[in-house]
Amino acid sequence: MIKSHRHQVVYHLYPKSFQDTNGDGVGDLNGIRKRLGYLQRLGVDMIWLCPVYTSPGYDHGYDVADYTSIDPLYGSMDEMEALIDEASQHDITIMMDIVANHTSYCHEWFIASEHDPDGPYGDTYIWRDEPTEVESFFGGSAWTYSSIRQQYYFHSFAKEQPDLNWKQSIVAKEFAHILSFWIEKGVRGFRFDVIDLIGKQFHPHRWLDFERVQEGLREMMASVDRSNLLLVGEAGGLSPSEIRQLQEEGLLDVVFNFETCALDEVAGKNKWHLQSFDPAELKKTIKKWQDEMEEDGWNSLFWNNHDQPRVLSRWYDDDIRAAKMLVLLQLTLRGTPFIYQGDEIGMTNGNIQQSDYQDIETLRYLQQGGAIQSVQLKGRDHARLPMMWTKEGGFSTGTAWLRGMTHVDRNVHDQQLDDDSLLQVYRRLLSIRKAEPALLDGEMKWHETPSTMIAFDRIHGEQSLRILVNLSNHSIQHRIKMGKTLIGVGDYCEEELGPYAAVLCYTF
Ligand code: TEU
Ligand code: CA
Repeated sequence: MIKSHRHQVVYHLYPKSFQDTNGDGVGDLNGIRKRLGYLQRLGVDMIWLCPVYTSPGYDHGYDVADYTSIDPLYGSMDEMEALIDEASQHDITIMMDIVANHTSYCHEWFIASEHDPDGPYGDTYIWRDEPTEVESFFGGSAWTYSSIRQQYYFHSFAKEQPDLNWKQSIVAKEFAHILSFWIEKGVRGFRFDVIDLIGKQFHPHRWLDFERVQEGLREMMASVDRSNLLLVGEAGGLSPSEIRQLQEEGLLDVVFNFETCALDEVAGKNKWHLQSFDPAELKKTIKKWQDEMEEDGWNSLFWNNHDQPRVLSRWYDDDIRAAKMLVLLQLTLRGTPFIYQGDEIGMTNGNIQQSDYQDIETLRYLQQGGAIQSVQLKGRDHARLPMMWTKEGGFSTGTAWLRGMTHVDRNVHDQQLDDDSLLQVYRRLLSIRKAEPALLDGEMKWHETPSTMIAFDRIHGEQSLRILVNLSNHSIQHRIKMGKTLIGVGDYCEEELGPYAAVLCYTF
């Protein structure tokens, strides 16, 4: 059964870069409150907030020191409550980011584990007398020696982010409390960070233990009323059938995998090894996941996130026509769409000076002699540049925490005044999507097309909509009949789609 709240459209918001209100150059909760009207007019239903909990900030909040408090950098708990409340007055709910695989090394559980191996938190992290050979995702060994406990602890990411030991049921119990805390505050969704990593084995390398992932989710959510929640898991390592199993059991509604994001990476190498993007491969990947999830599964639909620099720059040379095509495709496929802040105005990667990069992953890579060309395309800071509210920026009256220029004409103010802007295409598509059950629940029927063109129907009872998309910058001739157009972008006519043209029409 597909829960209807999977039909919601989620706006993925990176608080640090959205809107600053006190001039310290860092976005804050009051900034989000100020922009709720904008988000409501855009037509989104839910905001996914990247972590705003108390944190020393080595990984911009993905190193949490206290899951039930707000970092003063972003505001206070009173302001968080006000945000939840005011959002609901704008018909918007809030999704919190739950980092359950690891904590900050400053979290009290880790301090207890380090100082008191025999105490109740002694085994809540992963300790060994000898390290194995496994590498962390941010480079270097995944084991760090603690001179206090005189053992090594495991960290999938930075050494400041020790991994929790999900074999200890106290860990799931702690997270059950954390979920309840936020549900009571009115939160209506959770996004679980790298949730596939909570199940792992070391013999001698790390590998994914699916049963443990499933068990961990079950234990954490046993006492939680899930019926009104949208549950999203970041889980790049799970297979389609594992994802469907979790969905069937109601443990997760939507899962992120990163196959489309990796289309410009050399297979089997790390993310910095790039290859040129081929739109025909994009088509194959989209079709593969739509087919895999066709029967009893459900997809996540996204192009960018705070870890994935803008595909518009990586794949499409910043071309705004491609941005219009991409959103028409995203909002007509079957699944839950996630719009990453700035997508709606066509924000691109920026011009960041080498000395201005801030992200821990990028800094590590550069220290190890990494290629600056790869960083310009794939460095995570590019996805985290401040939101462009006006030509001048409009993000902060002070100096932004992260510096880098993006296209100045891609800003909210100008696009609100321009009927043909990308922002207006987003608004129109979002309102069409709400009004057309076929786009939400409709089955998919694919048409045979040239390799860089996608065409499918969404069929719901008597109603049927047709979508034609040109993923390339060449004109494409085709034979698929078009009905009355609901919305189209780029140049198209009966038998031809111009560069990056895309059409949503009724079928007759
Ligand atoms: O990301 C997990 C993850 O897969 C990333 O480390 C990814 O490999 C990398 O960003 C690609 O560049 C999540 C969060 O989204 C990310 O911001 C955190 O750094 C990470 O977990 C650790 O919490
Ligand atoms: Ca601020």
